[in-house]
Formats: sequence, C-alpha cells, structure tokens
Amino acid sequence: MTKTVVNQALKQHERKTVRFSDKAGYERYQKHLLMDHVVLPEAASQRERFEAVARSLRDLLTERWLHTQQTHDKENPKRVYYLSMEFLIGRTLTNNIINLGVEDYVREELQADPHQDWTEVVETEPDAGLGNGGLGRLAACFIESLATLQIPAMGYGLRYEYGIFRQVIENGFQIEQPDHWLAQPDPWEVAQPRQTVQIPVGCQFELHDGVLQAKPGLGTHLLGVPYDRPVVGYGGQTINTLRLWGAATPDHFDFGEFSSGDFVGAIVDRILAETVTRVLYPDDSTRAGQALRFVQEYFLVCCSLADIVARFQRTNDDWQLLPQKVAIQLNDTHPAMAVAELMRILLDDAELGWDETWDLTVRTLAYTNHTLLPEALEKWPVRFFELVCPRSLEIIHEINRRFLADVQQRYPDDDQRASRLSLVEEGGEQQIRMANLAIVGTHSTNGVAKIHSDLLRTRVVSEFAEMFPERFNNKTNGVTPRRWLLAANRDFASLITESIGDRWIADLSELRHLMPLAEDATFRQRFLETKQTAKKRFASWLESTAGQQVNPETIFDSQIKRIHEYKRQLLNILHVIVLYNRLRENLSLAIPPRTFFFAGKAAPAYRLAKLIVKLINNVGRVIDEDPATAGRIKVAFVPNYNVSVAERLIPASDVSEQISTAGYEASGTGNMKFMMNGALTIGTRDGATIEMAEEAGEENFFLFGLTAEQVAESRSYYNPRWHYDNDPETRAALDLIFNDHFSRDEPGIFTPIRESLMDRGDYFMHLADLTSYAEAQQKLGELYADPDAWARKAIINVACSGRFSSDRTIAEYAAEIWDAEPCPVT
Ligand code: 26V
Repeated sequence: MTKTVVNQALKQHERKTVRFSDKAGYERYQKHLLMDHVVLPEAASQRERFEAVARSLRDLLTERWLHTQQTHDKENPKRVYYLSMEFLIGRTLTNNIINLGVEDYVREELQADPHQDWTEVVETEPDAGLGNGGLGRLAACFIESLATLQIPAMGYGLRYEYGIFRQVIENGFQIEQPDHWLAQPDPWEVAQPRQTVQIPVGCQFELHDGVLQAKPGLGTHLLGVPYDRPVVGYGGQTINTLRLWGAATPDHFDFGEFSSGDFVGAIVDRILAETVTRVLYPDDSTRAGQALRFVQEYFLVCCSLADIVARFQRTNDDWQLLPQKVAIQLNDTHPAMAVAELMRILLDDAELGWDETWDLTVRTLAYTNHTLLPEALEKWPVRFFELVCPRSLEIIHEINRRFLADVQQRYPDDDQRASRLSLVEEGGEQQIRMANLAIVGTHSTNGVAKIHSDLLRTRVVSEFAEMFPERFNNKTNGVTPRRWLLAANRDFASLITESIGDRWIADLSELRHLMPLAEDATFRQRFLETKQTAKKRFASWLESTAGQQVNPETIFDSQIKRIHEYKRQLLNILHVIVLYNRLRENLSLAIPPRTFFFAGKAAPAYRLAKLIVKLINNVGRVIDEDPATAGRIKVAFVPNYNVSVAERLIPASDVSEQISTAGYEASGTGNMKFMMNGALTIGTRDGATIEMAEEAGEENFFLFGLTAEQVAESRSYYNPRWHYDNDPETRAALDLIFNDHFSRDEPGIFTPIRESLMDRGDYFMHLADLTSYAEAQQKLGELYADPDAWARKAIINVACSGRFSSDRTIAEYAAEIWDAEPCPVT
C-alpha cells in the first residue's frame, strides 16, 4: 500500500515535469526591479535583486498554484491538513528554483547579469525561523513531501512576526536578540484578506506590569487573516499551500462599547489583540505557562478548523462524509484543542447529536507525539479555558464524563485508574491534560521512531494503549532529500546522479545502487574530494561571517541541535576535556587533529543550558591558548544555529554526534541529514539512530553507552560519584571545570554544572557513558587515519539512508493514518 502511493507519484513524476522555463524570465526580473523598486538593474541592492528574482519566480508558479487548487476543487479528493504551531522553513528561493526545475533558466539568464552575485542574492533572504527545532523542521519537510507526492494537503500555522531569537555570543555567553524577519516584505507570502475568519474570545486583554492579562466578563472577537505560501512539490506539478494566520482586529473593533469615547483605549486593545501572533515561544521541552501561548494555540485551532470546514462545505453536503474527505494531523498536543473545537462546530453549528459528532471527530483527527519528557507534556489551567473558550471547556468536561464512565465500566475494581486517565488533573489548580485529550479524541496516536513509539505505548501511556490498542502506531521520521542533499550538497548530489542516475531525488531508496561503489576506489576518491571541497567552503564561510578560523584538514565533528541536558552537549565537551588532558600529559601523543563544532540555541529561561554554552566557549578559548593543544584539537561554537547554518555545516561534516541519554530523543532528524551527506555517526541507541544503524549495519556505526532499558534499570542505584572516585580521566576532566581552569576570571561560574552532575545525581547519566564514549571516539579516530576504510563506511551509510526520506514517512501516514491518495495535477 505504502509502496503504491510512492510508485504512483513517481510514475507521474517521470511522465511529466512541468516546463516552467521561459525566455521572458530576465525581462520579468528587470520589470520587477523597475516597477517594485524603481531601480535599474545596475543600481539595485542585493535585497532588491532577491525580491525581484523571488517575485519573478512567483509569477512563474502562480498559474500552476491556482491550477492545483482548481484541480483539487474539481476532483474533490480527501484532503490532508497538517496543524502545527511551528514551521521551521528556512530560506525558500533555492528550493523553489530546484523544485520548479528552472535552474538552467536562472543560471543562464540571471547569472549572465554582471551585477549579479548569485550566492549573495540567495544569502539576502532571511531564514523563516518559525519554529524551535525538530518538530518545526519536520513540519516543513512534511509539507514539501506532501506536495512532491501530489497529495492534496495544506499546512496551517501562525504567522509570527518574530521567529526564533537570533543568538549572539558575547564573552562566551548566549545573548538573545529579536528576529524581525518580516521587517522587509516577504515575497513568498500572499495575504488573503477576503478569507479572513472571525474567532470569538471569551475575554478581553489588558496590560499589567508589561504582562498580558485576561479581563474577564466582556467577550470579544479576533480576526484571523490568512497569509498563503506556495509549497512547490519536486517537479512542479503540485503546488500546495501553507496557510499562516495573522491576528488582527475588526475595523469597527468594539469602538461602540467604549461609550465614554475611549478612543485611545480602543486602539490599545487593538494592539493587544494583534500581539497574539507577534512572537514564537522559544522554549522547547519545557512548558510555557503563559496565557498568551494558550491563546495562540486556541487561535490556530479556531482559524484553521473554520477554514477547513468551510472548504468541506463548499463541495460536500453531508456531514457524514467528513472523515472521508478530511484528515487532520495534530503536530504534538499544541493544536489538541481541535478535538473540542471540531465537536463544537458539529454540535452547535451543524446541530448534530453527540454520538454522531463524536464518531466524526475521532475519525477525522489524528495525533503525533514528539516527546516523552514529562516537563514538556502540555497541561493547561481550567481557568484559561473558562476565560478564553468556555464552550470548549464544557465540551471537554462532557467528553471526560463519558470517557471515565467507560473506564469505570471496563475496570470496575480499579478506582485509581480513572484519576490517572482523566482529562482533568485534580489536586491543586485544575488542569486539562492535553495528551490525554489528544489520545481519547483521535483515531491515531503515533510516535516518531520505533523505540519512541514503543516507550510511549508500553511506559508513558500504557493504560491508554490497553484501552485503544488499535490507535497506537509508529511513523519513523524522515527529511526531504531535495533540501538536505540535492540543494545543500550540490557537488555530492552531482556525483551521485552521475553514478546512479537522478531517480534518487524523488525515490531515495534508489541510493541502494551506491552500495557496490563503496568497493570502487575511484568513487571513494571522488567522495573524499567532494567532502574536502565542502569542508573548505564551510571554513571560508565561517571565517568571513563569524571571523573564526578552522582547518579543513582536521576531522570535522559536529553536534548541532538545541542545547538541552538530555542531548548531552556536556558529554561531548567532557570528552574534549579528556583529550585535552591526554595531550597535555603526553605531548607526543598521536591523535588525528579534530575540530569539534557545536551549534544550537538554549531556551532563554533554561539557565543550565545557557551555562553549557558558556562552558563550551570557555573550553574552546583555553584550548586555543594552550600551545600543547592548539592546532591539534579545536572547539568552534558556530553562533545562531538555524536551517541555513545546518545546510552549510552538514555537508562539510565527517562525524555526526547523536549522543542523547538513551530513551530521551524521540527520533532526531539531524542524524538522518548527516547520514545522507556521508558523515559517520557516533551515537547512543536512541531514537531513529537505532533504525539508521539497523539499515547500514552496526559495524558501520560507532554506537556506545547504556541502552534505554539499562538507563531505566540503573536509575535506582546510579551514583555519579562512583565514576568520579574510580575513573581517573573522568575525575581529572571534572576537576578542571570545578577548579576554574576554564574560568580563571570568573571563579565559581560553573558551580551549577558541578551541582547537577555531582549533587543532584547526574539525571542524564553523563558520567555513566563517558568511558564508553571515549572508547568509541578512539576507534573513530583510528578509522579516520585510513581514508579508504573511512570512505567505504561513509558510502555504505549514504547507500543505506534511503529509508529516511520524508517521502517514505508521508507515504506511510497517507496509507496507514489518513487513507489519502495522490491527486495528480495534469
Ligand atoms: C514543546 C513545547 C512545550 C510547550 C512550550 C513550547 C514548546 C515548543 C516546542 C515543543 C516541542 C518539543 C518537542 C520536539 O521538538 N520534539 C522533537 O521532535 C522531533 C520531530 O519529531 C524529533 O526528531 C526530536 O527527537 C524531538 O525532540
């Protein structure tokens, strides 16, 4: 079934690739410069050139975009809706050029322009950083794959005016700066004010000491204005839409209610209402308790469902058809209020009965879980619901009443069970457990890698799995090979295409044909050459943008992801310190020179994570200044990690660090990007890394450390002090940190790290894994000394990475959760 969906889409791809190239391209570009900016090509700024190229590209795709919508309206197929608080898109220009297949035209016509420095124009586009990390980037890969597979689909999200903060490093500290990415007009978005929706909110807002607070009593309305972005599938046949909602207020906004003629008050209220989509919450994995985040989630759900239902009603006249025509995927619990909101629409607006409404709701919705961390599981105070959406609360209580009656009936002798499974957490302030609501109110709950789905089912929500075994399933994540291989690594992509043809671009399993080439000395040589070129390119980019010098002749070893204790950047830097000690003790020690790259943002309120950033930077400085180690090992912290930085660093990396405490990384997706770009992985048996090693063979991976089972089992007796007392290298490394060797001018600054590791039990078991990590690193270094053997393993890894395309993931969602099929746009 899965394979059928993919094959079908592939055949269509072969049959026809839309010819967009037209000779009017350059004229169109000039015209945009002239008409939009009133500037001649030779006088235009890079930014103006970018906008003009982007706009001429958009002109090119508009017809096809409309044609896609018309086809979908005419064929009336089942549509897929992906609801997500985050879409971490990054830049769009290059990917649209590639997916539209107009590279030649762009190269010939625009490169010919002597005023045009193509790479600089591309760099002018700001990253659309509308997400925190993996969950948001996955959403962006998914909508691209949906379009490529020609599935009629739409993404729904929020148009944050400020994306994830910009990270600056000052004296080793992370400083956050606002990311005003929309400061200049975004050429990809199209406002659709005519499709604005109106959302009731049960309260108004006011400012108290700079904090937005609800003003109970008076209800009000918010407007959701859609801003559409084209999502171009590879080959340019299907162009789907990503619809981002911006909050606004009606023009006549409550002016009448200010009988005192409080004109200024009314304007202030408008500004407050518009703050709803002002900024992305930058905490991942800890709950944002703020009411504004709650309103954001409610706003996304209400706007999107109103839109979805209106579209359904345009072509269908029977509510019974809803689950046959609509599939809604909830990206984590963030949009889980959709359960209550869809119920409300069907009960109150469509006036259906409860049982019918419940059946339609459950069959239409599906839920994906992205984390097991208890502190990230969303719970919202009942009070918030009372204030913002009292009707939703009424419905949730009724869902809960019926559900608990069910529980009672099935387990009459287990009183505690009802309180464990309840959608409402009692004791203290009443809260709604959003994961429970999502599991009960949908027909599918999936995790994002085998181990994660298993842990979810057997440990975290086992009693739900017992009640609804048929609902639980796994969909291992994937990434789009168009962005992460074809666009990010042009040289390697060309080498692959030259060797096995270009079918891999739309069917990544084709990479299997590289397998025999692992034994081909010429191919190995060429692989190493492309890697070397990518490393040089990265080194010169880093020097020119951040002023940091790195040596491309060293191993490029990268750990790039959000800074989090469970991801264990601390384990990585501890190992660096172990190496540092070894080199200082034995000046003639032979180790392959290595550059350890770190990149990632820490949540602004996550103090320990920010301190880890500081430690990494301080260790880097001390190593640079020590003649014993300078030039042999180096630590480089690349500031402001984002999608574009990842696109540069991943192709240049030899080593991929995936070293989370086993059982804590749901899947990981960076791990997959490294694998398809020919890096070798050093990692724990966690998330999708386990499946990657299964595909490539464990002998081609550097796996180490405790398994998830061992982590859970040893919790009761694990004692980090034992490692400090008994392992001399561990002790020496820790002592350097604790004795301010890396903080001579800032004594005591790393005390919280000591406390976390030594006094608070080292929850993420850094010390338990440090020796086996160091051993694995040792083996890795030895292999690197044999370039031929290294290249062989790296090529095997690439050849075995085909399963980790988001095309495969989406084909599985389509077949097993959505029951959706491609709708070819001819
Ligand atoms: C959680 C929260 C909690 C409430 C406040 C705002 C906020 C924002 C984001 C998150 C998301 C945390 C979950 C997450 O990003 N999970 C990651 O999902 C990836 C895609 O499935 C997966 O590869 C990573 O392993 C997983 O950590």
